[in-house]
Amino acid sequence: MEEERIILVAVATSDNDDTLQSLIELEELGQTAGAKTVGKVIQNREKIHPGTYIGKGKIEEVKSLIYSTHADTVVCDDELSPAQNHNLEEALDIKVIDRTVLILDIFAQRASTSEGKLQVELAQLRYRLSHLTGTRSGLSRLGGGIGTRGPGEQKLEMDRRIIKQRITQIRGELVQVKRTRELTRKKRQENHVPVIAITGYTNAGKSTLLNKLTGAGVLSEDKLFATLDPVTRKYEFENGGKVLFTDTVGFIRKLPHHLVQAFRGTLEEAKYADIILHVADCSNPDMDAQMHTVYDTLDRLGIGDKKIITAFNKIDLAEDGIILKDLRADKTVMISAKDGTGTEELLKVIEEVIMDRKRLVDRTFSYNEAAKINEIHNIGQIIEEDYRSDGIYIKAHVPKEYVYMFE
Ligand SMILES: Nc1nc2c(ncn2[C@@H]2O[C@H](COP(=O)(O)OP(=O)(O)OP(=O)(O)O)[C@@H](O)[C@H]2O)c(=O)[nH]1
Ligand SMILES: [Mg+2]
Repeated sequence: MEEERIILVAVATSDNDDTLQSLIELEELGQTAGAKTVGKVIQNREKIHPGTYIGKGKIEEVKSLIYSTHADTVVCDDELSPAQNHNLEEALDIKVIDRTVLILDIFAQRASTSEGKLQVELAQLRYRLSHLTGTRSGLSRLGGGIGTRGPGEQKLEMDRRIIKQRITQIRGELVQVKRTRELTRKKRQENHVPVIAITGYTNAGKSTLLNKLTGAGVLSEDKLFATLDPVTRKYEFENGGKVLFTDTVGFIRKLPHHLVQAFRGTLEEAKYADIILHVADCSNPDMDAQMHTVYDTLDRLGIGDKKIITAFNKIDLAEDGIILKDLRADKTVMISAKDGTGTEELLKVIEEVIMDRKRLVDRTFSYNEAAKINEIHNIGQIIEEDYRSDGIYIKAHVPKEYVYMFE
């Protein structure tokens, strides 16, 4: 298919000052979805027009822009109501989609595991279902292209009854997947290996960092949402301590509600981690807003009061003398995941935070306490173990919540 030509439309309201940045991001999203941006329009309005998103005069302006640029599609930067979507399509006589549909479309193209595919399809179908309501013609005006493609290029279903059936079916399949995931998680917890969730804005360099630290060989690209499915890799410190790093889907502003629901399992990786490793792209002028979005999303997911280490990434590209602060973080480090600068320091900081959660056991156990020593082997790191005439001498680090068992 030929590249879809899109015009981006946004409304800057008085309580929203990052419209321009959001529009730049929308262009990147479009590019990731394989479309070419041929025009951008911002309307300043007190409020979004309830019926048509933008006002009458602006509609005329967009119309002539469509004419002069031969655009195929208009993409609005906020989620449209079914009525807004319908009215705007009528007025412009062209396919109109919103930011949500664009993001869902990218997810659909990117999903690779069966779980990822199911989650995306669920989000898409639920969005569709909610947008079939209330409009006379539903989404039938849409031709092909963005917004019509499900995972694996399959065409998205249009029929309400079939959509509902498929949703029920996907839900059933996802319950099974969830069970498996919970089992893996439980096993990990039993092993007492600390889990570090690499989180952050999309394109911040999370996968690059995972690769640098563990040689994971995960795809990293200068594209939004290169990673969808969680990948976990082990790392072993010199003292024998192990940790698991989990790389997962990135966040973005206005992350679609349907997507958050469908991807809850994936997004919640952070919730079950011991430490949040927040990767921020300090070469991006939009970093502060991005970090804000990340914390907002983490709060929405209920991460609680976990330790947060923020890695200011891409310092190789950052301005000299840049001042970097993160008040939510317990520790911050400057790194370049690409060339490895600062990654040693980062690992040291991670180790410190982990050690902070551990206590030293340093005593001699009698020979009939062998079960306890087994337990230490399971959940801690032995520094020294010596079988002596008066018993077994142990020096080891154990998680502080278990130290009472060995006192
Ligand atoms: N110059 C420079 N580029 C980097 C650095 N870290 C990552 N990149 C580049 O930034 C882009 C995004 O990196 P990824 O690792 O895919 O980012 P991500 O956070 O995993 O992104 P998503 O999975 O899409 O959310 C890639 O082109 C990387 O090569 C860095 O320290 N310096
Ligand atoms: Mg990634």
